[in-house]
Amino acid sequence: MIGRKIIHYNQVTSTNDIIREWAELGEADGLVVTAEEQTQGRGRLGRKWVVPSGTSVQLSALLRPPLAPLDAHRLTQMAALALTATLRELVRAKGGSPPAAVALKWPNDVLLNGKKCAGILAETGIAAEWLAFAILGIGLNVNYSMRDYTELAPFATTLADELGHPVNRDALEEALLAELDAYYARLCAGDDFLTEWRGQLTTLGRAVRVATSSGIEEGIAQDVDTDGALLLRQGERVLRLYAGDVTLLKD
Ligand code: BT5
Repeated sequence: MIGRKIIHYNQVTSTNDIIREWAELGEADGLVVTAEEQTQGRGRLGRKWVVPSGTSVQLSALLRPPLAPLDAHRLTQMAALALTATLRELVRAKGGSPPAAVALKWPNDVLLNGKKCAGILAETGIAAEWLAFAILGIGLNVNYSMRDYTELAPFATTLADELGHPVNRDALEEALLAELDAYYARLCAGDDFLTEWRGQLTTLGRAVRVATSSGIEEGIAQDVDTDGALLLRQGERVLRLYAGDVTLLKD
């Protein structure tokens, strides 16, 4: 069960680092580590995840899912769906008018009114055929204003900014862990979330620019494949992209 044991820290380098140590010591599936502050919070490709201390939800879960390494993207999809379910319930109960729109952006962003309010970082320990363990890291911006972060503000936001009031972080974290646990039970039972995840992706069918490690690609975000790849149509050819940052181009 995700959250069967929760260890809370005031300050860590990264909650993903702490979970990795526990994983390597043989700790069982379901441990969760949370932190008020991360001194080296990170995103994909070594990028920084920056959040003021004591304001948000920053957690990592240790999972030992029955997945092959190539299926690890399903953990990111699972976390994305748990986040959107939690946020939709929050908006329903405490949202403003009009209600904030909750959506996903490939591959790992959760958007509130079109801006990123949460990110997911799944890291894995590979045995051979199966994952030895997975570390599912989630950062959700809660009680601060992105206005003070001029570089991030054009594309990032917080719950307080979009709802117009602070949110009880403990209750939010509890709700998120319950959703994660429910989705994880389904994943372990063999459920696939591709259709549900695809249905919440904002960019499909639209003209996008994707910054990848090998350059910039533009095209129509046609679909996502079963392996999590974004299928980008460029005229007659279709590129398969496994990582990158997507921005919407004017249609
Ligand atoms: C992510 O990476 O979005 C994954 C973020 C995962 C954070 C959690 S917190 C708990 C656990 N422990 C960790 O150390 N990490 C996980 P990526 O898609 O690569 O996005 C990173 C980019 O988002 C940065 O380069 C910034 O442009 C931007 N960014 C940084 N901090 C942000 C924030 N608080 N809100 C929105 N965007 C942010």
